[in-house]
Amino acid sequence: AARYHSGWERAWKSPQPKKRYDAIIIGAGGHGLATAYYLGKNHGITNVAILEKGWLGGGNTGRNTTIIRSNYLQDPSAAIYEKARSLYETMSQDLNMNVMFSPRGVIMLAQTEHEVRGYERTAHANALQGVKTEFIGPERVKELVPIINIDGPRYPVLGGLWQARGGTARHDAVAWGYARACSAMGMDIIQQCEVTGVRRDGGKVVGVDTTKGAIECNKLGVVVAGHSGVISEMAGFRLPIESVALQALVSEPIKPCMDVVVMANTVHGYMSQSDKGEMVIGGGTDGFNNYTQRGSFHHVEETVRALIETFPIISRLKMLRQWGGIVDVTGDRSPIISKTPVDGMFINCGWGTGGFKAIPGSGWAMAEMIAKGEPGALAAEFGMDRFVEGRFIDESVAAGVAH
Ligand code: FAD
Ligand code: PYC
Repeated sequence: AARYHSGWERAWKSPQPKKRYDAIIIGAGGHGLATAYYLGKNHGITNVAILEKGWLGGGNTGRNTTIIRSNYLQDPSAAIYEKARSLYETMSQDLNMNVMFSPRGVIMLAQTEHEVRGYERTAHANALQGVKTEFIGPERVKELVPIINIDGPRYPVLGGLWQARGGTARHDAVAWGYARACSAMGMDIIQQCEVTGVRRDGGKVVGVDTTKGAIECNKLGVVVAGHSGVISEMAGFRLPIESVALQALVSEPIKPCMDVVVMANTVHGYMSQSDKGEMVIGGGTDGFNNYTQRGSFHHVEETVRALIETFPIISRLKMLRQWGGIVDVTGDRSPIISKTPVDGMFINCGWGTGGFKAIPGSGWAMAEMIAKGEPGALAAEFGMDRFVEGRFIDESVAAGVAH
């Protein structure tokens, strides 16, 4: 009989670490892998190791609800999120991997007068930034989402911020696509390899200690999401970051009933339907800092209760699975893409609850900074010195997830 399930070529190699690399990236999540990919593709730097303490894509990359949009308010955010969204448009072709990018459209519901004003303002800002969004009325929302209850008992739907080219993608495939491309360029992805120390000579980084031994490098990129504070402590500096759990859940699969993504930020829940038919659901973060990849139980109840107001038909759905990830949250809800007090060490973190959508843009910007030693235009405003200077990039509304 034909052996269809054997003899497959490995998609990426699984090497032992070399003694030394030009650049080491810590964290084989989407952002770390994208950083390595663009180091090779855009800057010709391929003597690179990506060190991962677990398995690649096993952190927030494989735990998020895959919403992609670029409807942020501030100019630096619009630039990097729209760069990322546009790279998602061609990612399947660029990586020769079907990442199932599905620009089905994203609506952020306005359910208070305050939200109406806020989202109208965002739509105007987006028009100036070249990001295509529009504020739509409740009838158009109902047309796009027939299962929605626009007369909600507490908060009727007053309209929504609609981004027609927002959507979703398959998160694992994004990580796998970048991993395969990095490996093909000769980079080493080393899984089950936890970084336990940052080696410095004077003020300069010279390598890392890991569970597979010491590895030397000229440049170090730290891209570890919820564990950023742990690595920065190893290097002797503090980050303005808090790590909290964010969770999600999926229902049993049902027939197609909703072909756009809906975020209801006032009642606090969001939902999309996966290609398998499951309703993919999430809400807010835990109210306390922690490192458990699980999340508190009451969030499940609160999130589902909120969504039932907006989508009464889900009241009899059975929920199948629940999980959580540790997200890295900054005070202004914008990321940090920055040089650090250690020469040659760069950090990319603070994407919080919203970094899946940013993966390609973030990797592009981080790679440029590592290659050139200075942030380029996309990263320039996201330095960590902004917290000392009070130069915040406030995106608390656009984050769309309470925290
Ligand atoms: P990760 O995938 O977490 O990668 C970091 C990696 O670093 C991990 O694999 C980790 O194991 C590794 N690491 C940590 N410490 C070490 C060490 N010492 N040594 C070696 N390796 C180490 N964003 C959106 O845009 N849209 C959404 O719909 C969305 N929904 C979300 C829903 C949930 C439930 C969660 C948890 C997050 C969601 N996000 C969403 C946010 C998004 O997932 C994150 O912002 C983004 O994935 C973080 O970047 P990353 O992918 O590189 O992180
Ligand atoms: O950033 O769009 C987002 C998001 C939705 C759910 C979690 N994050």
